[in-house]
Amino acid sequence: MAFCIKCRDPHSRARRGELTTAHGTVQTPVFMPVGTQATVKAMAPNELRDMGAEIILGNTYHLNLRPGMDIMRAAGGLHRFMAWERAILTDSGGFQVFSLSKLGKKTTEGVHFQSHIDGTRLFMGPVESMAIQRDLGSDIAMVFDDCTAWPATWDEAQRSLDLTLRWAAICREQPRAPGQQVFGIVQGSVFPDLREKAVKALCELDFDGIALGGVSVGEPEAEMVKVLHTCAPLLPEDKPHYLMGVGTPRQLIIGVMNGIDMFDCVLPTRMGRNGSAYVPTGTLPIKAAVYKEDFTPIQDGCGCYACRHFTRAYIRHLLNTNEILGARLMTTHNLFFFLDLMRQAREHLEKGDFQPFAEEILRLYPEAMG
Ligand code: PRF
Ligand code: ZN
Repeated sequence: MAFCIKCRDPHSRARRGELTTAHGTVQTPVFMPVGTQATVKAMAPNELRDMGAEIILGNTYHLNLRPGMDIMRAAGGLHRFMAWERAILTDSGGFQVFSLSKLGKKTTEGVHFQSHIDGTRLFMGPVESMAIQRDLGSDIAMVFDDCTAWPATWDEAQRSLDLTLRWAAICREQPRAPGQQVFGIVQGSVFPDLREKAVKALCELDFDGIALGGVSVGEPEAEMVKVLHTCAPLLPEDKPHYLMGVGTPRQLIIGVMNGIDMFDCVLPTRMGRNGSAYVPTGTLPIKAAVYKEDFTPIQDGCGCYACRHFTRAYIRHLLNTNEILGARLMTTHNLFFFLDLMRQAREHLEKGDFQPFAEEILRLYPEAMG
């Protein structure tokens, strides 16, 4: 089995697992740094490795546009191209076509769209997406889905879900890279009956893992939690569960409590570059004048490279002078923070005291704060 569960929390659906891939084992629950353009912005692979990242995200939509698949194939795949030796999960492009491109026509075969870079007319469907992901050589490929916008009517969500399920069945049968796993994606917007139908249909297709998509698309957090409550009891116990594009530290913990094993989000990298540092009490705006003469680290006791060597005053100066190192140190700290949150979750699951740990995180991060 590629996925095995080491222990469970008796008070919630949280589990501590191990996911085996063609590029190493991933300890779950896990946070996956986002590396859209064949780079986790501002970080070199050795830095990601040193902070404990075991799996990162890559993107079918972006890499297909630039540098293009001729170059990706000539490079020998994404791992070699970017010199990352650990696991990679690639998103299918379904979400990015929806959020980035100028949408043309959606058909039962796929989506006609215009590149967000130069307007080139392109087409992507389940067959194209899986062929790209095979050539990228990712360890985990995602099915090509139709991410339903929020808000959507039940009819819209149903039509969109039918397309997603139809495409999932096609993706399931496409050629794969050696050892490549394929995960299905649950859509259905905020409608419990559609979410249930989606989980059941995907279970029958017997994917290597199952993802919840179509959340964190602008809906209130309470709606996302409802979707989790609807889907969590129906997800196959023995397969990894992935919550796509989520989220804040609070949402990660809510996810883990609902049996989610994998997360990805641009928050730590993007917020870091913008000057927001994650700490156990929320986020600190490091550029603010209050840190001008603050010669303490971003977070006392943090084990990241930035906190072991530099002060808030120094990083504030780098950010305010637009020095590249500022963005690099902020990204280092924030990614370490997210990876460490999941490391702590795993340790508490092993020790048997996950419940009080989770409650403390939810107390420290009320919804309004992110
Ligand atoms: N589908 C895909 N990728 C995604 C999403 C989705 O619904 C989301 C939604 N939060 C993020 N990334 N394919
Ligand atoms: Zn730090």
